Amino acid sequence: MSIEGPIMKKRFHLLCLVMVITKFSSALAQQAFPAKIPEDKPNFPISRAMERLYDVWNPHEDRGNELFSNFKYTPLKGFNNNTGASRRDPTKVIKVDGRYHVWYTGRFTKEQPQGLKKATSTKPGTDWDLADIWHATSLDGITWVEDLEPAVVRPPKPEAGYRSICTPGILVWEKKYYLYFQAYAPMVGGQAYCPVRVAHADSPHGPWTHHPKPVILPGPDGSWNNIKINDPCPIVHNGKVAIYYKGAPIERGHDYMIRFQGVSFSKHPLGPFEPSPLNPVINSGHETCFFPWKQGVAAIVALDGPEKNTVQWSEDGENFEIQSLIQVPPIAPGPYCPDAFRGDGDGRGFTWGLCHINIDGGGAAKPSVLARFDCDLSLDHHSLALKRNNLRFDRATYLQKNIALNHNLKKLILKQQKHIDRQTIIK
Ligand code: AAL
Repeated sequence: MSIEGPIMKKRFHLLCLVMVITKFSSALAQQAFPAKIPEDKPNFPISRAMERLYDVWNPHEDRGNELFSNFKYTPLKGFNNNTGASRRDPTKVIKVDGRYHVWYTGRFTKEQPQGLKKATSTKPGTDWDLADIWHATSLDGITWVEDLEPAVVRPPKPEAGYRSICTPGILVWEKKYYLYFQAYAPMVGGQAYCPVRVAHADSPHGPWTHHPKPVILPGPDGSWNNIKINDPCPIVHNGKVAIYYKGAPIERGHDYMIRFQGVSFSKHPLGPFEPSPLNPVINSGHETCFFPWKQGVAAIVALDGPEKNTVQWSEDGENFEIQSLIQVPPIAPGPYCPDAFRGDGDGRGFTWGLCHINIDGGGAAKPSVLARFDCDLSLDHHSLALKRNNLRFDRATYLQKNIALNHNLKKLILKQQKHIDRQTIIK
């Protein structure tokens, strides 16, 4: 037998192997990530960031995300803002008989807030001190007509809320209207006791009747919300009234929680309300904004905590996940969300609402004003203009109070810089 046969066979195998390797490596080399977005996650190696684009987000980024939006602001007409009056923390906007309605904290004191130490029975300690719940209506959501008197007035001493009632949330349930609000007594402020009370009416124009007892009380000693239940935000979910709120403990300091958000459920607007055993259900945020979204509940989370400036969603209303990262979100948003109380498991979102503006925040020494925001957090409306990235701001924005480096911090930083900044390493 000639030896040429096996040699030829070996050469043939070698050739095949080389061809396979060449083909495989050129296939690898060809897999530059395509410009045209692959709808499905590619099956060639991709980075973790690109994996996340498919696993966490969606390949069309923010413009393909129904729970992403920019927010555009418009001043409101009809409110007299020159008197030092303060209007803040609007409820959701509702529409009844062709008119939009909103309720909010109204403070019409002669003097501006002086801080808690200087507060008297007529001098407010904070922006939401000595306040009542006011009501206004509008035909277009921009020009508003405020009632001449508050919708709900402070209850008499010594009831909860005799010092101030504020930060309302509206619920419509079986053709009746319920306003939930913070009830401060004997004082407002960081460590003041604050349960939630409710008033009810047969019409959005009132008259409103105080329910005698608070409906949501702060939690037990040592718990995350043992002193305050703030920003009650009712929706209807799974046939129940769900009231979301911000809670805070009386204890302060590095080792203590600052503020989280929780929820309590009831079969009836006047209670009894049962807190979720999973509370708190949101680890960030400040003023609450929850709304039905598809079969679950979504939230705008702003201002505080590691998950600030996000929109989150939860199928069961208790286990939330981040859905988008947002910029310049509205403060204390009260969206016009017509299905907030329908409870049919088909939340469609919203396109506008009211919020408040106050540069002072926490101890608020200045009056707040209401404003309108427009957005696209709606399943029925699509606005590419509101899904744009790359928002940029002018010089005045960067150099305004709270954003520009202030004088004292600048002095300190320049002093520390001498010790912190080492010489550039040159090899
Ligand atoms: C608001 C809310 C609560 C706080 C204060 C008034 O925006 O978070 O209501 O207590 O600030």
